[in-house]
This record gives sequence, structure tokens and C-alpha cells, in this order.
Amino acid sequence: MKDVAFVALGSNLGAREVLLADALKSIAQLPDTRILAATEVEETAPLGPVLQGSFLNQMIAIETELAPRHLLKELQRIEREAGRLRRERWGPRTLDLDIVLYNTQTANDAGLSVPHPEIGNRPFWQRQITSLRECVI
Ligand code: A4P
Ligand code: MG
Repeated sequence: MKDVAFVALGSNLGAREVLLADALKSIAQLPDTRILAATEVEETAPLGPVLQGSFLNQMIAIETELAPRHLLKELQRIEREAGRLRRERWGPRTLDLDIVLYNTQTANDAGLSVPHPEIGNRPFWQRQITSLRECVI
């Protein structure tokens, strides 16, 4: 059976809109994966301790046969292809792809936490989840 996951896209460096659109195309091309719905792209003020530019954020619901860790590996490859350099935690990035939810599953180890630990601190994620759920369920 295919699983439904919610993936957050974020960018605050470079051609942000193009980076998000390209990421969407790359995710759509993942094996055994289909995009079910996408929110509008919204501009959000930076959260967290680092002084940095504002973000464009978007969230998508996908149906996938990739297990959570396999999905994360593919998302990290797409981040790298978008020129993502990991410098400082929470710092500016060309592309950030986070698994916010993966069905009702929970995982909690160094490599993967789902639901994403920041879910309670990101009002725009909560709005996006609500609007995607109206499309998907
Ligand atoms: N990791 C664990 N769980 C997950 C998950 N559910 N999804 C691990 C994705 N990755 C997960 O991430 C560090 C490690 O988290 C990865 O190696 C992965 O194994 P990273 O992308 O390398 O580093 P990061 O993004 O700097 O850290 P983190 O903790 O993912 O930060 P966030 O939560 O992504 O925060 N403000 C606004 N307005 N909008 C934003 O999108 N984003 C951030 C970054 C800060 N402020 C923001 C936004
Ligand atoms: Mg991240």
C-alpha cells in the first residue's frame, strides 16, 4: 500500500521561486511517488536564532512507496543538486526539504524524526497541513 507523506519546501537563498519549482519537479520524478496536492508558495519571516533573509515556504502531500529513510535520502540528494551547502544549523539555504509527517508513523533517532520536531513552532506549517488535509482526505 502507498503511504502519504507531507514534505515542506523552504528556500531563502538564490532564485527561491525557481528552486522550489524545480524541487517539485524532482520530487514528482521519484520512483513510485506521486504529488497529491501542493499549497501556494508563501513568504515567511525567518524563525530561529540566525539573522537571515525571509523564506519562501511551501508544502506538498505525496503518495509514495519509498520508506521514510529512503525518502529522506532522495530529498537530501535533491537538496544537494540545488547547491545546498550545510554550513550552520538553521542558517540560510538554497533548498530545505523536510519530512513533516509520514502517515501516522513516528520515528525518533539521530537521522530522522517524524513528525518533524518543529511542527509545533511553525504556524505556517500548521496552516499548510490543514489545507492539504482538505484536499487529500
Ligand atoms: N532530520 C531529522 N528528522 C528529519 C525530518 N523529518 N526531515 C535530520 C528532514 N530531515 C530530518 O537537517 C539536519 C538533519 O536533520 C539531517 O541530516 C536529517 O538527517 P539539515 O537540513 O541538514 O539542517 P537544518 O535544515 O539546518 O536543520 P533542521 O533541524 O532541519 O532545521 P529546520 O527545521 O529545517 O529549520 N524560518 C522560516 N520562516 N522558514 C523555514 O523554512 N527553516 C529553518 C531551518 C529555520 N528557519 C526557518 C525555516
Ligand atoms: Mg532541514
